[in-house]
Amino acid sequence: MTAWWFQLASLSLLTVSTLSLVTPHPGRRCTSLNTRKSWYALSKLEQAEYLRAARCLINHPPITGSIEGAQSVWDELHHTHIWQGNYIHYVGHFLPWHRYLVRTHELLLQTLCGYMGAQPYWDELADYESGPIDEAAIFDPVLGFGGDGDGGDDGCIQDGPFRDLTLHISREGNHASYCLSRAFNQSVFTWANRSNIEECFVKTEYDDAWQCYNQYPHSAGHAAVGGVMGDPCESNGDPIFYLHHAYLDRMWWQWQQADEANRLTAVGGVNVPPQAILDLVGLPGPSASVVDYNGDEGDTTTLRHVLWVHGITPNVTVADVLDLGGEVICATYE
Ligand SMILES: [Cu+2]
Repeated sequence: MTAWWFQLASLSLLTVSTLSLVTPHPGRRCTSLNTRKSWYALSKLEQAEYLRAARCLINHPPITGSIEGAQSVWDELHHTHIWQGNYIHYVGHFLPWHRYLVRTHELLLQTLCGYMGAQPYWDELADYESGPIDEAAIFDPVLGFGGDGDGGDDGCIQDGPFRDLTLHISREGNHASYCLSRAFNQSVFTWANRSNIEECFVKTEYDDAWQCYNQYPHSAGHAAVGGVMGDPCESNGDPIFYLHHAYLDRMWWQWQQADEANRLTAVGGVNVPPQAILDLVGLPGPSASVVDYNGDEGDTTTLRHVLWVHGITPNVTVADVLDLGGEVICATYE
């Protein structure tokens, strides 16, 4: 794992990816917003088309060429989240960084795989209120993401469009080979309940709000799906990750919009995770090269904090992603 952290030192040498041609300019307004809808608001045709495009990313060759062991652009996306797992969680830039990752994923679907729609989200509250997680239609084997793991040691999923997915990047290194696992857990799916969301929505300070959203609304989807999704670093190997994080991003956007004058550009929070929290999930602290690179002058996340996704899309700052309708994110939620 150590070698990964060293690679960050040579960030400035990364070649510009193919996506830079289509990536927007910070500060400008987006003229054609991506309307992000609940998975359940998509037609069957739209659902099938999204699943096709998601499979396309898994089979698409790498585009940065700079990640050892990556066999696909899916592996590259996986790597950027795993590699920074001890740096993009439990910090003030947790929500902005994941907003940019979801946007990067949406751009990849559109530019590499011809997807014409926007990134959908998983309405976890609706599913929680309507029945147990294993009955949620989003895990349908045909027009969904496939179902639960097999309950064995590996926990590999048994059906659906991603049952043959092999992941190559892990916490341990870049030459892994493992299946997409899940282990549904209804008792932690209760964290997705309405009162946990309302508790966060009434927070007035960003530093309180992000921690609140992180705790239950965010943890619910990860822990309830389990397996790959249950790992803080490897979770984005499961295609449902991007619908879960779009859902979380929508909550944050609703919070921002509830008091735009004060919240649109509100940031803060620590910019390096407390080691006590990292210890709980078995992660070392981020290397100095990451911390030095972050654009903040102190130990707090600021508007200048740099969001890096391994050059798949260009570096932007926290300020660039705060307005959902700006040219970087270019989205709206229904
Ligand atoms: Cu994450």
